[in-house]
Amino acid sequence: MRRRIVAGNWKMNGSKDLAKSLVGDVRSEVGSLANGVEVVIIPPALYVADVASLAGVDLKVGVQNVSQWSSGAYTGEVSAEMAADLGCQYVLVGHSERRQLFGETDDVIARKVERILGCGLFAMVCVGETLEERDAGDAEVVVAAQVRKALAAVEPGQWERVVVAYEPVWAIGTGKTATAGDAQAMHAAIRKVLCDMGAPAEEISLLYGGSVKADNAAALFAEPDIDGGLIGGASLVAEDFVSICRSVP
Ligand code: G2H
Repeated sequence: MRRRIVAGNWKMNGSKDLAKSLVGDVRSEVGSLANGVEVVIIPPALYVADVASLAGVDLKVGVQNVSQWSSGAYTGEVSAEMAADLGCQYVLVGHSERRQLFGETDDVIARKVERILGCGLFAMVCVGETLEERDAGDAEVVVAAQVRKALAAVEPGQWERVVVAYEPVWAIGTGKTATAGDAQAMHAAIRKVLCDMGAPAEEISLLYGGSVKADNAAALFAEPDIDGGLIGGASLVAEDFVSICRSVP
């Protein structure tokens, strides 16, 4: 049975006050969920310590990015070692906003994945095609290449700490969501790529991200290869995020 995961990516939003109220509200609700969903909170790095201190055993904590280096003269960066030191379990890597706005290449993402896994953390690796790529019929080829490149250096014993999040770029923060059928088709294609790479594909959790809301989560999560979601905007409202967590079958 694959782990079912709902992760809230706060992006560059939030405050100490929000961390306190939101994490408290989410924790009190998801602690009693019977569906076994693993709930991950991924705040900006500056709030990780606050969130970690409030998360208890009911919630896992992640960071949105780490450096490809472990320490040194890299002003403004944080390392996977630091994330582990603060009590994080997860690191988001390769989000399309990092790729598009900060020039992250597949090579850099692969090196980050190596560092994250080397530090004993879980890597939540984001992949996804642009609208132009989808319209050109290239979506599966693009996403397959991203998966292969990002995970090229994963060692046999590390796959259990790999999670892949499929986030079509055109669906991020736009209110447009892939249909459950289209998302399922891509998840199945990703699982096949993982299988071809020699990974234990049936055991790897694949999440869907891109305008997941309380009213569309259940249909997405009902698909056989969609093992949960990576949630942006809706993770900033406790009621919506909890409702999405409840939508996991
Ligand atoms: C995609 C997602 C979370 P949103 O970026 O990573 O954000 O749910 O706001 O589209």
